Amino acid sequence: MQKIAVVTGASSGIGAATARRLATEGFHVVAAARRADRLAELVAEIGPEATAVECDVTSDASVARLAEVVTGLGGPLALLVNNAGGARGLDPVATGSVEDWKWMYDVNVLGTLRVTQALLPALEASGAGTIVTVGSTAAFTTYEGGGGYTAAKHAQTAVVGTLRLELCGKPVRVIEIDPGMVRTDEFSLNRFGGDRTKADSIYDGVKEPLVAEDIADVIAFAATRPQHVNIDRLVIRPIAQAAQHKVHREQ
Ligand code: 8X3
Repeated sequence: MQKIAVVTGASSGIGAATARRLATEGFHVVAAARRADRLAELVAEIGPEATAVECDVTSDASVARLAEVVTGLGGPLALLVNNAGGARGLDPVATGSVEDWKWMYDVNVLGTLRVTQALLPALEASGAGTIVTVGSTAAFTTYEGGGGYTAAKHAQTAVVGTLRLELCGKPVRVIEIDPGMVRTDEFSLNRFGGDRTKADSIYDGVKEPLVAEDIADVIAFAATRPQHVNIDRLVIRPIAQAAQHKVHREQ
């Protein structure tokens, strides 16, 4: 049986691009996300190298079911890509919605925790496991309106760093990929509650923001190094974004 890779948040954006890419790298890909219709399309496109699992990383039961499906496939679990996450709102701390902050903590931090806990035994049992977590440049910087998201991403990176320490001596690598400005169909749209104009304005004048495939490429690279090589953390931005607030925009 082929080596298995699990990708969460696989129904769109970085997750879908990563699922497609890992299938070309020889993995059997378990594409996990909430939206079954989108997953079905993705898996049909990838072919027999993929399995769809409807999974909400904010639900313990749903994540337990994901682990069951992975076990049922029978192959070694070589790779987990913790990609599910997202931002809601761009309100200042003074008026930010507690509900939005709770959701961001749940999906980004506890989602990573739930899926990692559920799949860690299988990753370890494979004898050569890798966990790649998709963080963000928001994991190490702050910006106005980003309090809830940057707090969650800072917390997520703390979990990843802790896990790397705790797994030292065990056969599981712990890798973090931190993208900056990536233009995907949904990240900014979700952040702005579906307001397309506001979402698009984030990328105004930016000639070439990163795209999902750029991040998938780096995830695939990191995950396919020889097993003794652990890329702790990679920061990836478009050339037009030298720092969070330093973005070159053409008129
Ligand atoms: C996405 C990057 O700048 O929107 O994780 O926080 S940013």
